[in-house]
Amino acid sequence: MLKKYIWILLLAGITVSCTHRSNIIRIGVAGPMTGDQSIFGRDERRGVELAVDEWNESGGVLGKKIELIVEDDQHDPRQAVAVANRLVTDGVIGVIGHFNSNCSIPASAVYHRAGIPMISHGSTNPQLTEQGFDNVFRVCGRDDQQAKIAADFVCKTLKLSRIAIIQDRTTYGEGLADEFKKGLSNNCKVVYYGSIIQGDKDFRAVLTNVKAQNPDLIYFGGVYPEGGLLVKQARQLGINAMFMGGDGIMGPEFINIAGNSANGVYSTFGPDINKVASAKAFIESYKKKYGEPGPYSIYAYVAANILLSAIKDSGSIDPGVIIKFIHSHSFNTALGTIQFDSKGDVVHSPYVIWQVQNGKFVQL
Ligand code: ABU
Repeated sequence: MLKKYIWILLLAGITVSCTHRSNIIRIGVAGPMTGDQSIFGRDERRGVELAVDEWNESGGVLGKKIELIVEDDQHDPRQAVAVANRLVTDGVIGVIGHFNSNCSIPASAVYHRAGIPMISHGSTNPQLTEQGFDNVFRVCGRDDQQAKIAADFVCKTLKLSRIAIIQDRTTYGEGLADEFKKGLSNNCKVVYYGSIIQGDKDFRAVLTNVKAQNPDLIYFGGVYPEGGLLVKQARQLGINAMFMGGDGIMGPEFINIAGNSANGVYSTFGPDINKVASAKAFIESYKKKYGEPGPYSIYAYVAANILLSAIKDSGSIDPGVIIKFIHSHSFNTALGTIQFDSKGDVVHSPYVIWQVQNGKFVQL
């Protein structure tokens, strides 16, 4: 009798569990949720959460609730691979992220083997979409594109001639710095090229060497924790050269770290979303829930919406079908219409120049 009772309980449990699973789809979001780049991770998580909440509030997708699994790669490539394997084991049918190129690239191989789509919102190193993986997409632009815009601005608009380049020895930082160097025209001479180590706090030795070359501009390939300290310490050493970085220095945290030294700093990024009509509803909802969006919040939101729209409009939860659907359709998003080329890059990536003025990044 007891045996029969146990069997009935077991079968009931299996039935409930199966029903539960068939009523839910899982998607993952992965990025630097902790550590010194956690502001980027927080913005990413919030953007994706907002999209998922909106979909769930209007009934989910294909009649199923969306469950979001958040993973922290700590901007460490080994963690990124571990996290990717965990997401695959958890049965996600798509992933938003990762943020750092040195994480997205190794993680993409895991998702590729599993046949799962990944849409990065902020990994800009060209290599990510040059691997021939059909499952890899990004809604941001690429470093060869933003570096060319930066180099033309420095050489042709500002007409500067003595350029110092510092990079942080990461896939992103080194790649961006090298693309910038490649894009410089003949009137721009590289008088210094050097590197720092991510996580270091004292850059005075490198900056002393930079100062000896009397550059007109220092270009930095790297992210805000080091970028903010570099410009602050440069000013403390009496270096008055202009300072420029890429999308990795965007956001208020760079300004918090650099203080007044941030004023005048240039960077490259997408257009100001406050001037983009299609972004209005996103900005309102995001502000209501979390406050001011970070630079990459909307990119994460858009990436999640593309994934969920592809599931809905393809009518399938088969990741292979979803990948094909994303490749063959364009999407109306908060950033405007997005369409991917055969590599998984956006067809249009409109980088513009930004500058810190009165303690705020403004689009020039
Ligand atoms: N694109 C900004 C920093 C993230 C990365 O590509 O590594």
